[in-house]
Amino acid sequence: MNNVAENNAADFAVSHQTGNKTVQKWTVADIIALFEMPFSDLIHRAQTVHRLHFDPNEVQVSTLLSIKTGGCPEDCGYCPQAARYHTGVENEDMMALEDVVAAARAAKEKGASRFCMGAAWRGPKQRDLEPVMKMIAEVKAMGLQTCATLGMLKEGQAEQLRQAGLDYYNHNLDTAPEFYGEVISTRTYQDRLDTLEQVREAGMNVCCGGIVGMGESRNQRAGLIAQLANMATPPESVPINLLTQVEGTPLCGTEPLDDFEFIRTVAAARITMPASHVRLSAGRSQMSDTMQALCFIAGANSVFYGEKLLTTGNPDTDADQQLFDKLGIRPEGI
Ligand code: SAM
Ligand code: DTB
Ligand code: SF4
Repeated sequence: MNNVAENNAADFAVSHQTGNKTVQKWTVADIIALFEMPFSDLIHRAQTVHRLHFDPNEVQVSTLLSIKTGGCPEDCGYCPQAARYHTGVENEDMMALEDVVAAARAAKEKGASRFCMGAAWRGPKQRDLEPVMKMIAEVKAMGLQTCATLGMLKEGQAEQLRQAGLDYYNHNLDTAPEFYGEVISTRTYQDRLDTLEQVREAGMNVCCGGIVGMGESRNQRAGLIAQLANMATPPESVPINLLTQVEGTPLCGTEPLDDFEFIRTVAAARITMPASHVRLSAGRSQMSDTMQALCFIAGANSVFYGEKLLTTGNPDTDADQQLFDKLGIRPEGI
């Protein structure tokens, strides 16, 4: 049977030639049209694309560690680590190298293939970068892929991180350009794009996504996906975070996002960034196994693994093992 909705959706993206490379550009309207597809058609299309690029039963597994918690000068309206909000998160010193190494070893033993170190900074000062580079080198030497999320990078810092052995740098666009100013005022969208450019120029993999459920519109969710999908090279990893509402942050009390809308966002990311890992990121603690299974079917193929994200909870590893067993999912690279 010819399915009109699906066939129309297949024609959305415009292909054009640049040199010998075909680049697919997605307009926000194209992506809105994906969101508007009948749910089954959208999921079918996302699964079809997913199976062309990945083993549908493999999920990439990353463990997060907050190496410098709290006291951040920025004003991101979702974040429990911003010093200006009273969330109960204390300003801590940077972790000692041996404690980071021990956490990475434990993550590896539990089955993680990537270890991501996060710091509550606007960006790293040069004196901060030295100890972080040692952490990266030691984690890398353990045979784990390395990732860091340290805020905005200044000229030359991405190169230093790469030389220390950093495989991925996480820096999120967070939302669509039009909604961004409602959430953050202390750094601009362009600042974020500039950091991402530095990461690319240094030859590292880009991990870049955003947060949904912050009160943005569907058009703005589509706008975020368009920004990511239209990058000259789309991010290798795309974290889709569901806002974790933390008491004391300005976004606490926001109307929760409908589950199907979240799944549609995952599917739109999968379709528009077919070769990227789409990570089901913050928010899994609040999701049922069934909801997570639908997200995997919609094309999510990466998770944060370990009982904590940075400051908030994540499913414990036993629960994730049971979920993977129920679904026949294997952790990638294990
Ligand atoms: N300070 C650095 C920065 O902002 O780039 C790195 C750490 S920051 C906590 C990394 C990302 O975590 C943010 O860009 C945001 O997308 C996500 N995040 C923070 N708080 C969150 C929350 N409450 N719910 C969902 N995602 C959140
Ligand atoms: C990302 O996109 N999500 C992670 C990671 N990158 C650094 C962080 C989620 C943080 C959730 C709130 C917290 O635990 O503090
Ligand atoms: Fe600071 Fe990052 Fe939190 Fe923004 S998201 S307040 S920059 S730790």
